[in-house]
Amino acid sequence: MPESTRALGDVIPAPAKVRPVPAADFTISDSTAISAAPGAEQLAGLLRAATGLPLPVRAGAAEITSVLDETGEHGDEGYALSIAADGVTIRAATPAGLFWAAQTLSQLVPATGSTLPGGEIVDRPRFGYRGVMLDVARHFWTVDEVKAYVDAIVQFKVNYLHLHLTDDQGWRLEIDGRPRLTEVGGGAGTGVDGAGPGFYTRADYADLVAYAAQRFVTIVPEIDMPGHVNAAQAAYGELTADGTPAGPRTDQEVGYSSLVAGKEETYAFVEDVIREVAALTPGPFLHIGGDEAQATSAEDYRTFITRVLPLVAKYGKRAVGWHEMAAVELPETAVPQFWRIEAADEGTARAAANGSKVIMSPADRTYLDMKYTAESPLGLDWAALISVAQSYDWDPATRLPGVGEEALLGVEAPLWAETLRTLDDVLTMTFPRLPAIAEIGWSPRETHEWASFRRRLAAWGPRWTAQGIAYHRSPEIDWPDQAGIG
Ligand code: NGO
Repeated sequence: MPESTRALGDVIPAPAKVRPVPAADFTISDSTAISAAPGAEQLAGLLRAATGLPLPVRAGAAEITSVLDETGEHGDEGYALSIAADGVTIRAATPAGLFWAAQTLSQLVPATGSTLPGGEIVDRPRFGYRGVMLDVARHFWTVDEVKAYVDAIVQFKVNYLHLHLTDDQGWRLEIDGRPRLTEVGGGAGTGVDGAGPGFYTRADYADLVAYAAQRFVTIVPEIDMPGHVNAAQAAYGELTADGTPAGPRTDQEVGYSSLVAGKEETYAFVEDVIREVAALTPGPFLHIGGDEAQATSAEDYRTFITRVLPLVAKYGKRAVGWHEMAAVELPETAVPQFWRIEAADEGTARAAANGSKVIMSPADRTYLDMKYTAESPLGLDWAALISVAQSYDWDPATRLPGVGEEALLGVEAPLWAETLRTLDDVLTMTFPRLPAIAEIGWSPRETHEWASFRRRLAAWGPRWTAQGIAYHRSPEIDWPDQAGIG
């Protein structure tokens, strides 16, 4: 039987505080209106989709109201949501807080009917950074595909989308003055197996940034260097050691390409790219990669990173880098992103001790490209097989010695695209594991409970189906439409 009223806490990520008042249910009806206030149209859109009701937005009295109260104590992204017999009120200090409240409210609409459970939710995130990374280099995803992805992830209050824009197999962002990067690196035959050609023009990228920003998602662009640069070296011979352009590569090998730390052309190139990317990116972060530079000597690596970090600062951005970057002494503003599976990492711990904030992406928990089970048709398995329980069962604040709660900027789930070919592939690897990572990023540790998460996750099966979002029907979850049939 599909439920006709949800419990007030039936939300992912779990809200910080939930106080049900069972006598105070509110039923959205044909005559319910939403008050014209910041975010009202987005709220109306979500509730119309969930209920099928008209929900006009109007000035003056209405049953559903939002209040932007900048003196309120909700922080940058928090909110209070009150559902009573005569209506619903949302309060937040920022438009982002109102938007996350709207996501919560739309999750409280039941599968059948439109009665919302009475009571109050007071909510705010554990971490300010809750990210997903999409690899657009190994396979290019169109602007419309990325927009659809943004719509799918914001439902879980994810607020950063890291785009892995460049790698050995492709270069996906147009750079003024360096046209061959995308002519060669984004043309036909690029991507793994040559199956993922394409690139974003400056206008495409600006469009994506704006679309995400309207949904309170900040884009973090990544230009991976000094390794993972074969596509750039195929475009410009000056970037190789002997000045000869590299041949294109579409295989999955890593660790063979490197910018040349001892050549001035390298830094002229890097500065051109960083200047452009920074100018196109309103968000505070610019990711410089730094992973798997096996073809760069340790000394050259340090020389390179030490020259590039100030360039990122020069163009007004904070550098993020895969944690290998912490081989050099980092400025406090730089953010190492831990991605390995080892139990400890000296460089990341040293950076944290020096005041850097860390993003946690341990590959054996957060990598959305890992197979769910050995039988999964998509994905890799070098780090682990990652079930839904495995992606939920960890705490970023105890993952690395020397990197506790205070040292964390947040968590991110990277999705690498070597084996992915369609948007459904992307979504199937993302759901239902991203909600686990999103809950770890948003919800207070006290709320963390697998049995509860598993039950709340089940309700997403029919919702994703209705939204046309592909997901992996993991047998760990009692999907209601599955239980109901046969
Ligand atoms: C590694 C590697 C990527 C691969 C990915 C596959 C990092 C940071 N570098 O993660 O190039 O695509 O694994 O899981």
